[in-house]
Amino acid sequence: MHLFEFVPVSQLAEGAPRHRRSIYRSAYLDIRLREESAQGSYDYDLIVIGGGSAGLACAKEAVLNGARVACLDYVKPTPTLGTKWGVGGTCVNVGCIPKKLMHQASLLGEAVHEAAAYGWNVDDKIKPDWSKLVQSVQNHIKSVNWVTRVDLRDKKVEYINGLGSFVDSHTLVAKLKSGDRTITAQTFVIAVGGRPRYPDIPGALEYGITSDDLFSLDREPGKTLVVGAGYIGLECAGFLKGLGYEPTVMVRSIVLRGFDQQMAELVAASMEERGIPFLRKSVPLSVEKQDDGKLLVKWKNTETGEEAEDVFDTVLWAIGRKGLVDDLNLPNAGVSVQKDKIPVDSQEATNVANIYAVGDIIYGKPELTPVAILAGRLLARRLYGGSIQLMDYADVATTVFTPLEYACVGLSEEDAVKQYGADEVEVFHGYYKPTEFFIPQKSVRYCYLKAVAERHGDQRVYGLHYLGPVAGEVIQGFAAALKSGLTINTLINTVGIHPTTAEEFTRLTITKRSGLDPTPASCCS
Ligand code: FAD
Ligand code: NA7
Repeated sequence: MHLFEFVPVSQLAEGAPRHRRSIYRSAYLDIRLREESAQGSYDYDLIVIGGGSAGLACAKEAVLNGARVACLDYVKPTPTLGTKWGVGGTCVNVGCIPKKLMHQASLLGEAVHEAAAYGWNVDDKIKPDWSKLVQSVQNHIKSVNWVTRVDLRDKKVEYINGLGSFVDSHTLVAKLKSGDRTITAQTFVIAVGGRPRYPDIPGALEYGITSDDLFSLDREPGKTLVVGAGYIGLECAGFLKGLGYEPTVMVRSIVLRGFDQQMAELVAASMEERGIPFLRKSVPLSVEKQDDGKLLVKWKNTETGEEAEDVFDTVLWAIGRKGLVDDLNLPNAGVSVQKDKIPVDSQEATNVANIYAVGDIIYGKPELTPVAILAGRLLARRLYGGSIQLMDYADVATTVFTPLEYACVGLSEEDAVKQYGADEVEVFHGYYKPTEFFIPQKSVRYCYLKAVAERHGDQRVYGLHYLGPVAGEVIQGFAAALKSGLTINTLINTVGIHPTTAEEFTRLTITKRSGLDPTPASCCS
């Protein structure tokens, strides 16, 4: 063990076989960190800034591996309504969880109407109660906040409800209700996530809300303009429609940038079919509050230059998220920033030796909870558990919880073509008819799936895309198969579970290149 104490890490790693170097580095780092903290030169071994998915996972894992850890979390109120929330970060309070609950509420409304076709005696006048829904969602969130605090106490993570700001690379000021507290640590992990952006137009901050306000809104949203056609904009518009409100989606350029564009357009078409209008190629110009309390929105078509206006009850900005770098005083610690995010290397290390970053705050990686959790946990294991395992950001599956859900894993068709060339990519595709759609005569028009694969050789699957019911549940298992090197041969020789929609992946025989009709004649042939 002493070998590691006296040999500089650069020399130690040099000359060693390539695959051993990082093991030596990790072991050396582990011993060095433990020695410095044993000497008691810092208040903590590790301070994690941000108590969301990434920060909590990292802090708890670091304690499990013997580190003394503090975790700071602080939420600034929203500009329009002053909404704030407890520990746990975006996912629990204003992200995945309330979103999924509201999505579920909207699916239940749909199911109740379908139930009549299945023979249930259902009252036609059934309608949702927004304030009851918000109350139920908020009760659940409060219970998760409570469990999170208890868990941190049990796991011996010191939770500090304060806004962290660097003094230097080993010193932080935590701004607490009771005043400032200066604390030091050997190592810092920045896991501050992001918050929704607001457009720079008159009335945006005063009258528009974001997803940070929506899940606790104390009035019905009513007729809502959703500005932004990304993941969050489409999901919010989807559940608002399902709950009986009137959302309109304003699209600046394309729908679901970064996703497979054929699938993205099918998602949009399936929403339009349900009565959600899309204002294409449009950007907002201003929001004014009228005497009757309603919001007058003016916008411009970016192609024709034409201006238009309409009146809404709610304007929801869903134009992307900004990394929370400003309050951190990163120049004091010397940490570099790129477009409101922090660039890191494969070890999640920033440009400053003892400062790391994980989760939504890092530059160029998927903004998803399971990514944040796994990356945070793996980082703690590398720092304190002697592990060398890196986070693998490739082939992360995700779901867009629109009324007809879209889930995918791996490459989009256009990315596969860009990477391998059109002649080397084969796309297997098909429309399908979910059995449960028949009796209520639900539209099957957009139930579609495709496998993007290698054209020659083993026909390795590069990407899977599915639009239909319970999409996340369908794709999760296929994601493990894809990561394990799934081929078209394995896929079509897997016996399906009948009658499910997931089995449609095992029935993919028609290629786009063949030009054959991908519409099925029946459900069971
Ligand atoms: P966060 O969870 O944002 O946590 C960061 C915490 O740090 C916050 O509490 C913040 O207030 C705090 N903080 C910031 N600055 C400081 C400071 N200086 N000092 C102290 N504390 C600070 N992902 C999915 O996987 N599936 C989904 O279905 C999904 N749906 C979503 C729906 C919505 C509406 C939104 C907004 C996001 C959704 N996401 C979803 C994304 C997911 O929520 C994020 O990827 C995840 O929360 C990122 O975790 P994080 O720990 O990096 O950041
Ligand atoms: P996204 O996915 O970045 O989408 C933002 C959308 O807003 C996108 O359609 C943008 O259009 C549009 N946009 C951006 N700026 C403007 C302005 N100024 N005016 C009008 N429209 C605009 O962000 P989300 O918030 O949906 O999701 C972020 C992540 O959170 C997501 O990856 C999930 O993992 C959770 P563009 O395509 O840029 O023209």
